[in-house]
Amino acid sequence: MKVEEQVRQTLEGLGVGDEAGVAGLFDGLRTQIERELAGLASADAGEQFRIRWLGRKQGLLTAANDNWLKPAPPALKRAVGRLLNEVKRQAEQSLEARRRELDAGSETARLAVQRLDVTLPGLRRPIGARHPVQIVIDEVQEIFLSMGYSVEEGPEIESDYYNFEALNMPREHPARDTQATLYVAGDYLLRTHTSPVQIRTMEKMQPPLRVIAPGRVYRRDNPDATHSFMFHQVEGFAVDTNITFCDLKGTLDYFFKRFYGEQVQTRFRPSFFPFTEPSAEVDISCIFCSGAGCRKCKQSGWIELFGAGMIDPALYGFVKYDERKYSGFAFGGGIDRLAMLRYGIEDIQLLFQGDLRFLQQFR
Ligand code: FA5
Repeated sequence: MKVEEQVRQTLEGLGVGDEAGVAGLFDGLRTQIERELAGLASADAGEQFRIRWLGRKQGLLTAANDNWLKPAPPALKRAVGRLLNEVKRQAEQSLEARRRELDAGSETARLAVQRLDVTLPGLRRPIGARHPVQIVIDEVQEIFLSMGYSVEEGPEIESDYYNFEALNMPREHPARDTQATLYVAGDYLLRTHTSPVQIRTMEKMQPPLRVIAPGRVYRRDNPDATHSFMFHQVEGFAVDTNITFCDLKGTLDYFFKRFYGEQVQTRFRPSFFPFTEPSAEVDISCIFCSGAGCRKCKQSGWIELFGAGMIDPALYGFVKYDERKYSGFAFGGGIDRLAMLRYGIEDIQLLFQGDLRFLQQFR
């Protein structure tokens, strides 16, 4: 090691040399110390330097007391002692100064990193856009709110009772087969439609009622261009003392005209739902060909959109309404379907894939 070597040489020098020779050797030592100090790059390196040269036990300059001073010939002892102290003091002072420099350097570096230039333009976070399904939900709500409806919500994890039983679909009822779903645990399942909100609302509120209930629903359907295992529906229903099928027709006709445009016609076809009687499928005239017949409407001129009907009086038994006093209508349909027709989206899966290139078109 360079310094140890130097010490050995120094000792040899002390044995033979004179005061000038000793001073020369200490100069060399000083030069080396200064060079090492200048090369220090961090606080850690500073500490290593301190231990190496000034450490209480092994420090080279500390050990020099024993190794250099003691064996020095009496004539040179004073000079060696003085020079040794001087070098030590200098080493300590220089180390202190170098440490301050290093501290200042790291402080400058820290400030440089943290520097805040208030004249720079702010960070622009990309502004998100409403999802097309949400746009449609908002618009449907707006139209029905303007007709005096209120909005209700129900749980997506629903009990068998609300999803089926109280909607007049007892266990083993064949209509359940059309709505196979995912069972969570025991009697709980992922709701297959928004119709359970009818029951939940009628349980807690008395007529007159005018309610819509948009939300997410689930079915064990295989995905294709028009089917997803998770999709959205909007339920709507009104119960009062004198509600008729005409009210249902007028309400949906008004809704579709506002949603798709004045030119849109509606038509009701007889159908079946266990919770409405009579029941109907609601079609609108094809918005692409105005009823002339095209690929989109499979040449029929009509597009099926909602299921609807008069609330089956059996339901009033579950919610303790007087069926002789009240009547009501209900309807429900796929929101994704409304959105696909509105925006010309050919594949329902696009709505749920989270692809920004698709979603950014709906600002
Ligand atoms: C029902 O779900 C009834 N609850 C609607 C109803 C409410 C009738 C109130 C009467 C009174 P249906 O199973 O036909 O009906 O579903 C309604 C709509 O949901 C369909 O017209 C369709 O637009 C949409 N839909 C059904 N299954 C899927 C699916 N897998 N993916 C996307 N949309 C679907």
